[in-house]
Amino acid sequence: MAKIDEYLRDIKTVAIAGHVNPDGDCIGSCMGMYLYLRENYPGIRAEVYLESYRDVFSFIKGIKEAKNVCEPAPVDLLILLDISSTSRIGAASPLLDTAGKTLCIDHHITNKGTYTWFHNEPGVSSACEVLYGFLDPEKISADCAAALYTGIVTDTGVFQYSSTSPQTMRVAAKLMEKHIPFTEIIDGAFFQKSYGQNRMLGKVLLESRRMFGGHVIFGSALQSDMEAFQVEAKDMDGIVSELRNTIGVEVAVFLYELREGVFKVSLRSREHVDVSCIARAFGGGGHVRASGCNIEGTLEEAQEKITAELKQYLE
Ligand SMILES: [Mn+2]
Repeated sequence: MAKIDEYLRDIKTVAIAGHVNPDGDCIGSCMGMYLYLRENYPGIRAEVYLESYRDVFSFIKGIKEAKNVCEPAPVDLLILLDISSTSRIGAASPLLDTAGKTLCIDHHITNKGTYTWFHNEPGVSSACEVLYGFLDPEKISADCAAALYTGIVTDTGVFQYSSTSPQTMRVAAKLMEKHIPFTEIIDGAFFQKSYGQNRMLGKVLLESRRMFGGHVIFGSALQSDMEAFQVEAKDMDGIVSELRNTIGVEVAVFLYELREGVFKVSLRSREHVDVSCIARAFGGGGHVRASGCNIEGTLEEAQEKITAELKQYLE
């Protein structure tokens, strides 16, 4: 019996939700869970919530059925995936209070929420890898496998980041055995960028600044830049990793303007600095090597706040 069966006993209605500004792992885990329920549990009515996502994920089966406006009716079980914090659930947030039970499956060290059942494995590559452990491999279809593989590939930077383990590779191998189009998934979900995204990246790299003797690199984008290159928040993924690729850099910081006076800050580190501590100082969260938060103020003010916080960890 798959572990998920224990949580589905006497359950008739399920809502599945991830986090705001969904990335590949959020989308992959939510859609993987949704497809798994839809294909194997005809007695359960499942709904999935996803906020606006990049078109590159539209190959995932059933993704058009995802909602971004909350249904008022309470559900028996709310399944939360990859959320990192209850403050990041987005449209499905009201269900947190009304759902009969909550099951949270995550891999974020900063997730301190209260749920009926909480399975958090901070060392594991992706929510998709954690979720895989709850499913019966025999019942995973090719469509479900493609969704889960998407999350593993995007959250590991195509099996590159230090969170990639032998178990990650074993799970990926099991998913490949379902005959998924893995080259197209890797290319489409990770490498391919729109012309606007590449130009935005080019501007950020060109104008980046190094501090702390080259150990820290800052990049930024204003709303006016994003408008000029026709990119949105969901298109900004990956820029911070490119900044981190600079030789000598331990911490990369990328700030972009979400709306006037509010900056989204993405933090990445290479080896030593726990950037989740820095994100947490501003109410954000994430992983040791990859975290994020929002900071209010002008770009200069936001940079100063981050610099002051970073100083403690670098000195
Ligand atoms: Mn994740």
